[in-house]
Formats: sequence, C-alpha cells, structure tokens
Amino acid sequence: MTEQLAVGKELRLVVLISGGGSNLQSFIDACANGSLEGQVAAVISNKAGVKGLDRAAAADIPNIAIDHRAFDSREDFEQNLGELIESFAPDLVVLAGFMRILTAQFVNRFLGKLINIHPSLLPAYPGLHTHQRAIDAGDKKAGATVHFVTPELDGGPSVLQAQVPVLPNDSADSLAERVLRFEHKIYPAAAQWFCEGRLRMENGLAVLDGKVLSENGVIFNESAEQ
Ligand code: NHR
Ligand code: GAR
Repeated sequence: MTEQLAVGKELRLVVLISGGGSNLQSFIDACANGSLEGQVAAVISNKAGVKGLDRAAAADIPNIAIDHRAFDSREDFEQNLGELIESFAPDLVVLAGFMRILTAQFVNRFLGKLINIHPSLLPAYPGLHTHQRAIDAGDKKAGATVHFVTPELDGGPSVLQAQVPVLPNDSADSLAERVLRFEHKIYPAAAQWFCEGRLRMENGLAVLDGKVLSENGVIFNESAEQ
C-alpha cells in the first residue's frame, strides 16, 4: 500500500539556539514521532560548542555556529544570520533559548514566520531573569508563553501559554525546571498549529482557526485536545 496520497508538503523549520537546546530536542522528537508535521532543516547557534549543536548533529541535522562577537555590529551579525537562515528556505523560524535581541530590521524580514518561547506568563515579565522576578513578586503562578516575534522585545502576540504553580520553597532553578517541562509540550504543539495552517499572525494579532487569540494566547490544558 502506498502512503503517498496522505503526505502533504512538510514545512521546513530553522531553529535558533544559544545553549542547551532542550526545546530544540522537543522539536526533533516531535518531528520523529509525527506529532509535529515538519522537519528541522537546520539549527543555528550564536555560540559555538553548545549542547544544542550536538543534539542537532546526533539527529543528522545541519548545525552551524555563527558567533555574534565576530561581527562589528548587531546589524552586521544579523545580515549574515539572515542570509544563513534564508539559505535553508524556512517556512518557520523558531527561537529556542536564543539569547540575542533582534533588531526591527531582522524581525521584519521574517515577520509572521518567527516565533519564540519566553519563560513567563506574558504579558508579565518580558526580558531576562523571569523566574526570580516572579518569585520576588510573590506570584502564585509562573509559566511560559509561545509568541510571534515582533520588534518589541517579548511583546509580540501570544499563541499558547502553560501555567504552573510557584511552590513555597522554589528557587529560580527549581521553578525553571518545572516550567521547562511544559515548554517542551507547548512549543512543538504551537508549531504544529502553524504547520497545519491553523495559526498565523495578522495585523499584529495571533489568529488560530480564524479567531483572534486573547492577550495570553490559548491556556494549555493537558487534558483538552489542543
Ligand atoms: N527580538 C525581538 N525583536 N523581539 C523579541 O520578542 C525577541 C527578540 C530576541 C530574542 C528571546 C527573548 C526571551 O524570550 C527573544 C525575543 C535575549 C534577551 C537579552 O536581553 C532578552 C530577551 C530574549 C532574548 N539578550 C542580551 C542582548 O544584549 C544578551 C544576554 C546574554 O547574552 O546572556 O541581546 O526572553
Ligand atoms: C528556556 O527556558 C527558554 O524559555 C528560555 O531559555 C531556556 C532555553 O532552554 N529562553 C529565554 O530565556 C530567552 N531569553 P533550552 O536551551 O534547553 O531550550
């Protein structure tokens, strides 16, 4: 029996990392098990020698380090990064623990096909050190949010958000670990919506199945069908 009829065009993903790449691994695994109908076409890191590049190599995915410190300016770095990304003809560019702020010029080049996961309940706590900030504020809940990237840092429209409890004795590390486990569920799930053609950015808003999403995006619920 041939399966050719059922196979649509697989979207090409380029994943940008700066470190461990556990979110990258969740994409590699989701593509392998079929829950994400796309392929990781390349992995690019702005830091050499990071574990995420080894994860890509182990999965036979082209992996490249492009060190931002080798360039005279952010713009110069981004020009080269942009060309490298485009050489892989991506349908979707995935920031997965990518730690460089991107200029408006770069973001606009990939607008609508650039997504990020941020470890907070956006719109709360854009920027860095999110878990410590949530603990210091006495928040009862923390989490992570998948969002479209716009020029405003962590300000693009939210797509999918996982909420987890902050426990009394949490450190930033223990909270980060709890949140990260959910990142690995929601990030490939949101990417699958994009690959299925259900998700897009329109006029600066996230639209899923033709409906504009709320400020937090869809709240992830493990038992509900996403
Ligand atoms: N760029 C734009 N324009 N918009 C977004 O929403 C972006 C972005 C670039 C990265 C990821 C982000 C996060 O999810 C992201 C979203 C890095 C920094 C940062 O301050 C802040 C937020 C994010 C990533 N980076 C420092 C810098 O000078 C470097 C820090 C370091 O190297 O450790 O670029 O949180
Ligand atoms: C993740 O928690 C991600 O949300 C966060 O970094 C971690 C990367 O882990 N991203 C940012 O803080 C972006 N500024 P990973 O490398 O194991 O996927």
